[in-house]
Amino acid sequence: MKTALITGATSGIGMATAKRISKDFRLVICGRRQQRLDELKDELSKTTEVHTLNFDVRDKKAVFEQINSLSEDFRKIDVLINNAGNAHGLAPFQDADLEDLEQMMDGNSKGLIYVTKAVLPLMIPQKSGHIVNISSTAGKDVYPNGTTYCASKWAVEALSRGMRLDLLPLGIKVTNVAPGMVETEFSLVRFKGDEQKSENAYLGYTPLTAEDIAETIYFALMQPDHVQLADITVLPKAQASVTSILKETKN
Ligand code: NDP
Ligand code: 8X3
Repeated sequence: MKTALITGATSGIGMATAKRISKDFRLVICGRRQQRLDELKDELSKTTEVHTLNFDVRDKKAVFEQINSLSEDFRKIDVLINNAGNAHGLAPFQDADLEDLEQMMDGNSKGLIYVTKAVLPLMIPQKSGHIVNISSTAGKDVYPNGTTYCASKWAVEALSRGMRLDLLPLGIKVTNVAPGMVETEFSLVRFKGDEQKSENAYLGYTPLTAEDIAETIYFALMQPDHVQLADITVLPKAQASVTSILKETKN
């Protein structure tokens, strides 16, 4: 059975993906919240072999130590799903908290680089593999108050395109998935635990679910070896672009 490593598996898209692909892959699930990793491992161990890794993707040393600590059973990584990430704050660039901006660049962009550099030596010997990078519609456009989150996802877009070029001779496929609005803990993190603001982000329309994106990722992974889905944008029916969402108005 092939092995998939998923970052950000403690919540939202990463957790839904771990569940969706568990019948087909041995799993390495990663995140910072150990209790959630343990609970997910308990659940999915009924279906497949599961190993947990606890690290902050911003911590270069921890990323390499944890991934290099994988036992022989889990060291042959066939699929890497670079999903860990969040937005922190929603404010004009000039007013935004510098630590929030650093969290986004360090986590969403540099963290993806660290994890991929740590995993590639475990993938390259097979002369095959598949990397799925979770970008965003924020990586295709920009919107007011989201400048640095957008920049962190534009970096993911460039990394996906560049990796696809560089990894071509190594038989490793790269799929970039750019979701629109997905109802997860994303907005709760962005708004620092403010439940009202978080709920407002998804009011008046039907957003995507984490399971919708997990299904897309599963579809990309299940293609025949010669098929590489390069770039997939998934929007709710009510969304036309990153800034254009049709919301029902209250009478
Ligand atoms: P959630 O907040 O539900 O999940 C985020 C996951 O990322 C958690 O498992 C969290 O785990 C992990 N994570 C965040 N920061 C770090 C870090 N520094 N180190 C390690 N793990 C980290 O949000 P989503 O599921 O929505 O987000 C998943 C991805 O999808 C993100 O990259 C996000 O940018 C992207 N996305 C989301 C959209 C949305 O509307 N929800 C739309 C487009 C893209 P833990 O806290 O345990 O470490
Ligand atoms: C998350 C979607 O529109 O909040 O990537 O940036 S958005």
